[in-house]
Amino acid sequence: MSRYEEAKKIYAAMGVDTDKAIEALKNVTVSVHCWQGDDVVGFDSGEELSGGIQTTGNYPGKATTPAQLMQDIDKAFSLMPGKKKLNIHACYAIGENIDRSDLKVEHFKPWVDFAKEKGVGIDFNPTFFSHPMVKDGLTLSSPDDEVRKYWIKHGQCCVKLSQYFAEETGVPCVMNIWIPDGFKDIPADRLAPRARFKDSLDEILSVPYDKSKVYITLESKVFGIGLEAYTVGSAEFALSYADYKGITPLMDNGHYHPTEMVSDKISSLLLFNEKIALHVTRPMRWDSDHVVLFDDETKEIAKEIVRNDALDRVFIATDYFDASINRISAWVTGIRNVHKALLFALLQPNDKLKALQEANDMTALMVLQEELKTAPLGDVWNEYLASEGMKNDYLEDILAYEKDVLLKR
Ligand code: RNT
Ligand code: ZN
Repeated sequence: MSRYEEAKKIYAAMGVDTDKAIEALKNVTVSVHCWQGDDVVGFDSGEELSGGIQTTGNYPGKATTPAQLMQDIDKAFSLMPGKKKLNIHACYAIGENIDRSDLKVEHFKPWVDFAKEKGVGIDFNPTFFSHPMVKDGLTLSSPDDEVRKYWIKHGQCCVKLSQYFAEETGVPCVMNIWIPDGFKDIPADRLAPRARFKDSLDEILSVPYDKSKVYITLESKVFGIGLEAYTVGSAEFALSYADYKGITPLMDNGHYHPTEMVSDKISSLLLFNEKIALHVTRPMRWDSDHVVLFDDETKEIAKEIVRNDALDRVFIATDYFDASINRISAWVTGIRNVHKALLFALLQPNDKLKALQEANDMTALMVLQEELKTAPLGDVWNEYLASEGMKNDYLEDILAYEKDVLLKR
């Protein structure tokens, strides 16, 4: 009997159908962030990364041109199982003298061609950072009309571009808004910047768009580097705004106090929103954007999505950037871990576990949950990879690519 058949029997004894789990996983789309490939630099401004986020490390071989980034994404995609979308930022516009307040479809045509060639949809993000029009660290909440207007126009262009991506690829586009605006130290007025942010968002969303093609999401954050005291786009702001405008809230699991867990927040948001969105990342003490691992919180997030039957209601995207290790490996490891966590979640006897809770049999619940941790997930994972034409070991392949391509740049 093969290891998979053996594993299948073990799971079946616990009431879990491994074939079904694999089939379900094959239908999950993960939106892959392009910015792991070039340390969130982009092509349009030549500015250093700003906005309270930071990449550290200088591992060789970073992509510095659109062609190189696409080549690396192509390589990374070839090692990632499952359905994918390509998640790009406005700063990845391609062309000369790009003005973020006047972005045009031609600046993104190469990305559309690339996505079509790969058979994937595109998700999009206006880029409200790393740019000279960010004044005093502020964008859509700036007291300076000129600054605010510039970024409103940027957001409006991005809404139109998002619809263009959806129409070109035939896949709805998720457009995520995140602004870095905030203060290092105690502000005197917390309300006015939030009121301006609200008005700016209202103006951006006044652009007509087809809600079946474009899903606008709003990402909150509790603090950033140099923005320790206050962020304009706090969790309460983002949730309230999403509710008020009927857009989709986005939770990044690096954007909360370290003892707050996104896994615990998912069910509440699912009760009050048709769709929700996630940036899956790995915080470490602060919003550190480390590569996603197969760790407890990633598993718990996956469990919340699966056992609440919400795989088709949650937009799952990754968001991390590590410049200290091979960037392709960082990409592939993180995305594979999202899938692995989802598989782990799909292999839980959820009805049984829920029934134990309802019966207040917390003793049996703990014992079974612990037993499940060491069930033969690895054998089912290998079967899933094989069904996607992949194997568990990807390092060798990546090191060959590093030698042949990355180190020659
Ligand atoms: C920043 C947010 C945001 C960015 C990307 C690049 O803290 O998480 O999502 O990481 O847009
Ligand atoms: Zn994020």
